[in-house]
Amino acid sequence: MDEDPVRTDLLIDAAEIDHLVRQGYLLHRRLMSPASVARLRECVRDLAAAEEGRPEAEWIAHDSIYLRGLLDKNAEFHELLRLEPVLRLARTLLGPQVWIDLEARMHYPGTAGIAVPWHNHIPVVPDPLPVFFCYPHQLHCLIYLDGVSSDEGALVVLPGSHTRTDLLIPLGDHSDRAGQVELFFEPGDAVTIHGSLWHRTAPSTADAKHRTLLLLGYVPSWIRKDAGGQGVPAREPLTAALARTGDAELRELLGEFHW
Ligand SMILES: O=C(O)CCC(=O)C(=O)O
Ligand SMILES: [Fe+2]
Repeated sequence: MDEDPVRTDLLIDAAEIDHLVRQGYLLHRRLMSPASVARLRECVRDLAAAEEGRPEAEWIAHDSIYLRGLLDKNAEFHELLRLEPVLRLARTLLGPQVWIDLEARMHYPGTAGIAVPWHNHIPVVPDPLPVFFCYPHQLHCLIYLDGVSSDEGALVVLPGSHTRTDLLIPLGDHSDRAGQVELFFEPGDAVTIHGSLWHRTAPSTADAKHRTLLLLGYVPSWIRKDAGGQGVPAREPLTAALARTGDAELRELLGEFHW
């Protein structure tokens, strides 16, 4: 049997952890260096250009594109597997064992009215809760590779809504809600949200520039990644090769798990 994994000391501010636990989100200003932001932004733009127009692509011309399976599509994204302090934060709250998924969303410039309605990322919590229901905790770090001003449209979150099992906002709803908080970003800023936090984006204006972000998902290792998943598949999944040569920690981050 393998040795138990050893985790290093956790040096995350208790007030920040408390904010994430209670409010369901935590801002990380200047998380990524300008050089990393520029490199990753170019990788997302290249991938978008390669997938636009493909039949399986989640793409609306002049509006937006959603890109999945990024870790399998370009090795430049692999630096995000060990992104701190977010990895430690995820291990503190979910883990210690987590695996990581990476997706991206891009809104094209110059179109008014692009907006994502209210949603949460794991809408699978029933009301009433079954006695042995296993709460699907996940943390999703949204890393902004372009600036977000009122032209591109704020990220709007509903603090505390990640624990509201009674709250069900109908699909397509864009309306203002009491207590909502608008968040704006510089390139390289990020926000970690609980996957059950309700959020939306405010509509773009015709002056909007590109609005590009990465969605770095942290999932407890015992939750498998086999379910669902659409979009354009990778021609040659790079993570299979990475797992063959990687150490135990890296393989764990790529989805390997033993009871
Ligand atoms: O564009 C954003 O700021 C958030 C996007 C979002 O919520 C999503 O893609 O699930
Ligand atoms: Fe979202």
